[in-house]
Amino acid sequence: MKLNKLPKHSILVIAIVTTWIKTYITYQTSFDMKIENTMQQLILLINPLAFLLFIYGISLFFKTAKVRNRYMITVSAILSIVLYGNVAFYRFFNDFITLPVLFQTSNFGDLGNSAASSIYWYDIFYFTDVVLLILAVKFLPVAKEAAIIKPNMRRTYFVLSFAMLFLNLGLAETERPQLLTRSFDRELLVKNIGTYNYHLYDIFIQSKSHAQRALADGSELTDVTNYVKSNQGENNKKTFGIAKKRNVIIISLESTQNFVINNKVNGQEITPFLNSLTKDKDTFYFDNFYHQTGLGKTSDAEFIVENSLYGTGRGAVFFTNSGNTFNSMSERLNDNGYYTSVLHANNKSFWNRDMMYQALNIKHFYDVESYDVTDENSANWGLKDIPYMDQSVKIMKTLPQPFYTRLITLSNHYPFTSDPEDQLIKPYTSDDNTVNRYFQTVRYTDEAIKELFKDLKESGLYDNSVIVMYGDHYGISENHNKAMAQYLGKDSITPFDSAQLQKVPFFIHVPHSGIGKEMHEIAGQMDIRPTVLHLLGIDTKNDLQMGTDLFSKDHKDFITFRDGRFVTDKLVYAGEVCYDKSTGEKTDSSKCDPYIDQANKKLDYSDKIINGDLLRFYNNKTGEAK
Ligand code: GP9
Ligand code: MN
Repeated sequence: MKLNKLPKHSILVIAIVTTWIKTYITYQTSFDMKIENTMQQLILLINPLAFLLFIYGISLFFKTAKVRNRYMITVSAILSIVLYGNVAFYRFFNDFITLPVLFQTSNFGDLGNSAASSIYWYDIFYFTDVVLLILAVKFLPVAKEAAIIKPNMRRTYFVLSFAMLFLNLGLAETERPQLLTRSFDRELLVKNIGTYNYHLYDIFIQSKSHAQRALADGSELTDVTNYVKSNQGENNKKTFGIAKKRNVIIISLESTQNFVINNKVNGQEITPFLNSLTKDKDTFYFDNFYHQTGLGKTSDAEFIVENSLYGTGRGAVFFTNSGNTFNSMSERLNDNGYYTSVLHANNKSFWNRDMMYQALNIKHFYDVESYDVTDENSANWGLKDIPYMDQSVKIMKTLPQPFYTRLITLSNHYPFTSDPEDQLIKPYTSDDNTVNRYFQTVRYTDEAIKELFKDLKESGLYDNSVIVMYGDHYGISENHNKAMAQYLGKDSITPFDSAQLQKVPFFIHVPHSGIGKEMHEIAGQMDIRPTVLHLLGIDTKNDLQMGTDLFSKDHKDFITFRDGRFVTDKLVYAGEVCYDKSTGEKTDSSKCDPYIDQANKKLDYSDKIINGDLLRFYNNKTGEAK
């Protein structure tokens, strides 16, 4: 066929086909989508089509070739930016962008190393279709002709594009029932309805949650309050109040997973100091403790510690709901004569902390401005953990007592780079440098914790304090399963293993108490708030929280992840499969069924509180609606 004889809608066809092919190649190369059968493969192939037919099809309404061409190039450019944005985001977060994350542009500026290491020259590939379309418009004679179409033909075209959408949704529904009602699993959504439709869906859900707040009223509280009350346990008389009026120092251990504890690399201990605490008589160490964060990562963990509620399923609650009313741990402590603060050597706007801390009633945020940060004392994300601890203790000495402060470490952050003099052990040896380096930065943070204890003792603050430490979230994502399998001596990492890898260390160190021991209950970050407040002798029976005191005899061995996975003493539910916890083998799914309901209920109630901003109607002094 000669170039000047091309059919009149060739530009439309070129636009659709090139974007389609590029999107499909991107799915296959840039996202880790688990495709299990031919049907899933087919859905993945067709899922961009309905949207592309529709969006490019709008050009059929334009009368002149010039306007039509401009429209198509603009659409192609916007779609490429959206897709590429997802690719860059996925490299870092192993997840797809949601609308609230787009408002976190200030974060992206700060991502420094991580963002830079997520962009490559060959990323130009993601714009191939735009380039081809521009070339087609410039050089093909057909691009100069207006492609007039009869209204009934146009109607047929759009009917076809909708038919395509329904075919896609139909196939997706047979493959994954209730897909669109289960909003927390973004990978499934993208896999089944495609990135572009996923974003439309996301916009819809976000607007819905805005509407939810607007529509919510106090009446929804009754349900939530009843649920929370029925799940509360008796306080433990032995531990309640043992740390009354002591300072509380809570340390968020960046990306620290529990598998490093009491473990070795190249024959060397990874966390010698933390290991010594696991056997210490003043320390409770929980070895079945899981993080419960979502996309908000460190900030989600902070949110959970403060509120014992889940972050939102999409985006970071620090962004989406910083306008809400909360009954935070800080607020309770302010009311009990504590001075509340956070010490973290990063920009105050990162994760929207400056805004959210106000909503959480934290009295002072000592951000990067309060620290002396130089080229020599920083690496990776900023101030190194050892100088950070030294400087933090100096600040703590100036705080009115009793104080409650949260320290957030940084050195063990992806991409886990460090200076040679801070590498206290050799890297691991595998094909995966991220994993190899991880052990070294964990080792360094362990040294920083040792330093903190030493500094606290020297400052005199130690004796009258409680030191609580938790891993904030995973550090090694599923993108590194191969090296992790190698390290753990397994053939592969199953969904069961992945769930078990979400264990993070949790320590409560009560100097001179002599009652510490290893604790094995199934626990999670939700439990930190009630557990700590009760140790301080502050009751929480009127608080709308999802966790329970880990020392209560009524604490249940059952925790739910943000994405609906759960763990009990006998079962692990992950990847929609029920596993026997002791063997890691698949087991009868009916065993998990009752817990699936309970897990969803927990997430639902927590989401209700956040989305409806229900705490604005609640008086936690009386336990009644306002
Ligand atoms: C940034 C630090 C890291 O201040 O808390 O956040 P993360 O990327 O781990 O959520
Ligand atoms: Mn973190």
